[in-house]
Amino acid sequence: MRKALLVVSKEFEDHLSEAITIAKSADYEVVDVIMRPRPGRRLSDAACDLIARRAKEGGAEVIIYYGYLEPSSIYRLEKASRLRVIDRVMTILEIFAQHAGSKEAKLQIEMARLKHLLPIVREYVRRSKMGEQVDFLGPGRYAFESYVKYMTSRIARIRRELEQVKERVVSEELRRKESGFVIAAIVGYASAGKTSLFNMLTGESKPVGPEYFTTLSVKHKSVNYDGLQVVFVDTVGFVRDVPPEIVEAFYSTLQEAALADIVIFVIDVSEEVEVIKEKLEAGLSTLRRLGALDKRTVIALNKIDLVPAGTLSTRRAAVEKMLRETVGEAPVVELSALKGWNQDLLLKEVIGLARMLRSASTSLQEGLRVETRPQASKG
Ligand SMILES: Nc1nc2c(ncn2[C@@H]2O[C@H](COP(=O)(O)OP(=O)(O)O)[C@@H](O)[C@H]2O)c(=O)[nH]1
Ligand SMILES: [Mg+2]
Repeated sequence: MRKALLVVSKEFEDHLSEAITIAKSADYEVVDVIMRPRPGRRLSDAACDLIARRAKEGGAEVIIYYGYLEPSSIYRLEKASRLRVIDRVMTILEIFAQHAGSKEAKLQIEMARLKHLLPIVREYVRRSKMGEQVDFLGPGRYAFESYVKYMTSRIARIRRELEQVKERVVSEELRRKESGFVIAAIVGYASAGKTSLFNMLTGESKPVGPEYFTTLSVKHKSVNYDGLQVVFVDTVGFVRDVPPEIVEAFYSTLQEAALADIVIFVIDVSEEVEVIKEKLEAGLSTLRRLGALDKRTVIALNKIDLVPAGTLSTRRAAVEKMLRETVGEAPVVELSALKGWNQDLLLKEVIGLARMLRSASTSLQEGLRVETRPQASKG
């Protein structure tokens, strides 16, 4: 984990815990936090110096600016600190990149990154033309100039590639379905416990090879239950207020959930009821937009080890009420991924659904085979 100084902009002052969660999910250890006293996208020279000093004192390797900054402020802060500055968008994109399962998602993320970085790199070029030394982070003027050229042509190329890739996703999906796997995607908010649950469920399992997925990702693992192959997928967390310029990248990263047969929706029930409801609401609307709301869904109420005695039933009732109004009845399992509690109850639900789906799809495939036989014999 790289050490980061977290600077939270005034606009996000109420989101400190979310900022820390996002930084952690992107694999940063937050060594110090600065709350910005004033709103706006600009940093004064004095502010840059202060942030740079705190970064140095804390031994930070990176500065995360949780908010928006003008390119010239990023430039000046990088110059003052001699450290890479990544803003909220870049941090979230790093999380997406860890989870991008498909070629499309990878391309969307790369394009969002390039578009976001372009004005910053242009700022380096502009400053160097004004005679400034711009090599404090390594590359000098000419490297930045050729980087701008590379970035613009790469963006154009990705646009073309994306058009073709969409078709491939569909055919790959069909092939995978024929392989007989049942896919269970683990979804939920950042820090709900998705990865913990994934690890718990797949402790003894094997990663799924590239012949079935476009990725070699460790986020897919297959478990065999009496001949029934279930592939668990650890997906990228839901994020509140996804910046518009990365919405496409977000949805294509989450596409795994849309392609899954079963959705395991993890909820951190140790949070306040209001927070639980707010996050559930946001999660459900994300699934709706993905077209994944009609999937077989199991709700995992996680972190029950942290829930004060006697309050679990109220929390559960609040969740169930919201579910009835949206996805309808869905099985709810109370568990602790950390302690391994109720793993068997969750598995029972997942395997039950998987068996049902397998037998349904086997009879469907047999039906199809009969229908296509005359065509196949034409050669
Ligand atoms: N007490 C407790 N902590 C948990 C539980 N499940 C996950 N955590 C913790 O919650 C944090 C986030 O978990 P993680 O699996 O990384 O969440 P993800 O962001 O959804 O993948 C970690 O510090 C976990 O150790 C649980 O059942 N009980
Ligand atoms: Mg995770």
